[in-house]
This record gives sequence, C-alpha cells and structure tokens, in this order.
Amino acid sequence: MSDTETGLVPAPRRFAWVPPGKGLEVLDEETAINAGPGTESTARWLRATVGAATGLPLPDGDGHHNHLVLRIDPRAAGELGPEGYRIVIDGYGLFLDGADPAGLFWAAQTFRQMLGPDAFRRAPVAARDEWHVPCVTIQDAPRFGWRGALLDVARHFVPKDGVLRFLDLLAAHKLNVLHLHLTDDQGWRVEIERYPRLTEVGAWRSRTKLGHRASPLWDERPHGGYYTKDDLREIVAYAAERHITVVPEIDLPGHSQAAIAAYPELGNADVVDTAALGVRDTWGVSPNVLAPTDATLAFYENVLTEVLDVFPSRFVHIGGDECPKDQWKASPAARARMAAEGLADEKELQSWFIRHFDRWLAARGRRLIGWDEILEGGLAEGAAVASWRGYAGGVAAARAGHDVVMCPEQQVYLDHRQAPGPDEPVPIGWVRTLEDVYRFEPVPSELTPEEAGHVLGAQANLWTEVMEDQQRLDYQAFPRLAAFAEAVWSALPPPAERDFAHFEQRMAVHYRRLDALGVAYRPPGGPLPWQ
Ligand code: TNX
Repeated sequence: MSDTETGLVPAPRRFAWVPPGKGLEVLDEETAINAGPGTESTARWLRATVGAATGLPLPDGDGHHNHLVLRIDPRAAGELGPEGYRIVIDGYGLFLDGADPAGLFWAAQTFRQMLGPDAFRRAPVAARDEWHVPCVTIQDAPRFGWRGALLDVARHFVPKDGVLRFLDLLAAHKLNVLHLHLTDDQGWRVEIERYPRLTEVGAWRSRTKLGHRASPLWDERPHGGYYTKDDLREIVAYAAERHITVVPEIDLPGHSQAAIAAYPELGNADVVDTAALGVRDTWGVSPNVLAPTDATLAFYENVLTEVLDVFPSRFVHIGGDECPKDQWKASPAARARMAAEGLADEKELQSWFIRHFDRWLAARGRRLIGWDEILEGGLAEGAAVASWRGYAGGVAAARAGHDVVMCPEQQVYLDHRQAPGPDEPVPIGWVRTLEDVYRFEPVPSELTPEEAGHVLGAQANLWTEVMEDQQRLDYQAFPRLAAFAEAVWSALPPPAERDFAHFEQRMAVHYRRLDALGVAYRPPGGPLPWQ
C-alpha cells in the first residue's frame, strides 16, 4: 500500500506504515470508544458520522483492546503544536491523541478518511461486519491557525441547512474559519431586533439581473431570506462543536444599499432620494453608501451590539471594501463632517468610519478585520487586513505590524471559473484552475520572517452572484476547496516545487468521499451536463 491509496487530503506532515506488513486494524460490533477528558465532542462526532455510516454501535468503553482511544495530551502540545495530533494504529489498538481538543477533532477527520469513502455516507450501504483501517502512525499539525472560507449569503441567500452542511464540509477538510458575509447591496441577512426593517425590507428583492453588466436578462423571480438570531446561534454552536469559528461580516460604509433601502436616513439624502431606493437587484458596486453622520454610527453600533451577542468570535469583519466616494464628494453634509473632523479627503472619511469601529470593537474585547481598502486613508490601530486585491495590501499591513489574512482574488476566488471553454457555467471571466489553487502560497517571499508572522493564514472566498443554489455552490467550491485546504494545512514546498500529480492521485480517492457526501463537485473531466 502507498500513501496514495489512503488518499489523505490535506496531506499529513508525517505518515508511516507500522510495522511494515503488519496489516489492518478492525472496527466491529465490539469496538468501543474510550473517550478521555476533553474529548467528548469528538466522540459525539464519531458516533454521529462513522457510527451512522458503519451501523456500528461504538459504545462507551474504558479499556484499550478493540477500543478507539481518544486522548488530549497537553504534553504533546510542544511537540505537535496547536491543533496538532498523533494517530497510532499498530495492531494493538487505535489511538488518537490531540495536542488540544481541536487537534483531536482533526485526528478524527483523518481517521474517517482512512476508513474509506463509505464512511462518509449517512447510513450503511451494505451489510458489513468489519471495517478496516491500515496500521499507520501519523503526526500532523496545521501550518496556519486561520484556514477559512468566505460564504456570501447576501447575494444569494443560503438557507440554514446549507450553512450547516457547508460547515461539515469545511470540517472534513480541516478548515476552521467560516467568514459569513451577511450584508451587502443586494440583501441583509441577519435579524436585528431593534431595526426590523433591515430584514422585513432589506432581505428581499423582487428580481435579479442575470450575469454581469451588459446582460439584458432578468430572472423575474423574487429572492431573499434571512437568519433569525436563533438560527445564527445554532450555526455558531454547530461550528464550535467542529472547532470552527464563525466570523460575521457587516459590510460598511459601502455595500450598504439594502440597509439604506430599509432605513433611508442612513444614506446621503442630501444628494440622492434615498427613500426611493430599493434593495439592489443588479450585481456590481452600488454608489449608494452610508452618510457619515453620528446617527449612522449609532445605528451601526446598535446593530453590532446585537451581532456581538450572537457571535463570540474574537474577530469581527466590518467590510470596508469598494466604497465609491462620489456621493460624499457631492454631499454638503459629508463635506461639513470632513471639515469638522479635519479630514483631508474622502479616503480619510472612509478611514474615519473604520477607526471608529476599531475603537468600538476593541473596547468590547474584539478585534476588527476589514478588506484591504481599509489601508487607504490610514489603517486603524488594531485592525487586521483581509488582502483580496492581490498580496500588496497584506504585505503593506504586515510590514506595518498588522495581522493579515491572505485571500488574493488571483488565486483563491472560487467564484471565478475553473477552466476556459464555452461549457463552464460561470460568466465571471478569470480562470483559477485546481492547480492554481494548489500552488497558492499565503506568505509572499518578500516578507521577513518577523513580518511573515503576521500572516494568520488565508481564506478562499465564495461570492455568490453566480451561485443561486447548492448545486452551483458545490460546483464552484469543489474540488478547489480541497486544494486550498492542503495549501493552508500542509507544510508544502514553494509553489513551483509542489507535487500536483501526487495531489491528483490522492484526489482520486477523495472524489469518492465527496460522492458519498453528495457534493456536486466539478469532475476532473469537465462540466456536468446540468450546467
Ligand atoms: C469583489 S472581494 C468584491 C465582492 C464581489 C467579488 C466578485 C470584495 C471585498 N469585494 O463584493 O462579490 O469581487 O468576485
């Protein structure tokens, strides 16, 4: 057997067969789970997934023989690193050790992969008394602590079940941050009790323009939806059980037309008739941005107060991207605000918004993260930067001592098409192939080691203008998210030296897991007929 046959994705740091020729360990009716302190959530997860797929009872047990032994071994933390784990399957037992609870959970993910693709089903497909895992030792730990995916639930609403399913898929790839893009010009998706119109009005649009810019086509269908606070609490708890942090994004001061449609006083009413605005029904960036007033700040403080109540994450994303300045240039009220604050130009006015919320979040024990446009006009003191327009913003921020999450659109924008050719379903032009994503390197070589220490990790972004349902989302996300997971988890060599052929061989196994999970990924041969 070679490690290609086990097809582990992402690849573990160290993998060895023990001892050579020793063979297989068996899971059967007698197999129990010996769950040590701090391992309960992983034991629950194993029963819910491997238990359901195999039909084995996996009861509690406290021995070693034919037991799956789950332990947290803090002594191993130094050796393994945060979120690290060790697996020993040697003919005498099955031992999963985590440096911490998260590490143990990732060990369980690797373990399920080794049981074979049928272990990813929700019920057994054939009467089978025994399940086998190969005898191996594995030692593994992630390269980065921030291994994320952005899900844009604003452009197309992803119903709660879809988000929970997506969390399971992230966990299966050892990704640990879900960045939920909750608000945009085209929709507001989070219930705010104090401002009910945000969802009564802001969560709905009557129709959507298909395609980009010049497209004459409309779908003529209403679209919308939002999450109640309990929905979001459920999502946060479901994620936490899987060692995933949900980072909420409330986008401001641009990308705010849905909010302005609900509460016209938030917009620049001295230059546009904001009362006549609806939720934006075309893609692209709206010129309708927030007015720089005290009332706007107070409104968003109230919104964020409710958001913080639901999301315990240390980081809170406030957007800051693509804020057209034309209305501020034209607005006497905005100019008066700039004069009063001593701001030289509109970029500084944008920065004024961000700095305000940087201080506001810091006072509540949170940290602000925003898109790289927040560098323009002066970076707020505690802000971390999500670098999306290439690496430049991230490099500048890291050099200035700020933390960075890399998500350059040239490599990890999964709304971009996966291949050239007329049959690809996505009208966004740029091609980002599986191999492009596999060769993604979060740390640009121009950074010194100290600066590189500010790169918390990376995330792949799924903007959903062209993903109106789960099938399309699956198709754009997979298999590229698997390549991304390897780029942020595994200790890979520099991009040009990466063994993409080996990755593809392991993917041959991984596709069967995705089949078992019911993921509508893009097959290696090209688009599916439904596109
Ligand atoms: C740019 S990335 C955006 C999004 C779009 C995306 C489409 C970023 C901060 N802004 O609003 O959905 O491009 O690829």
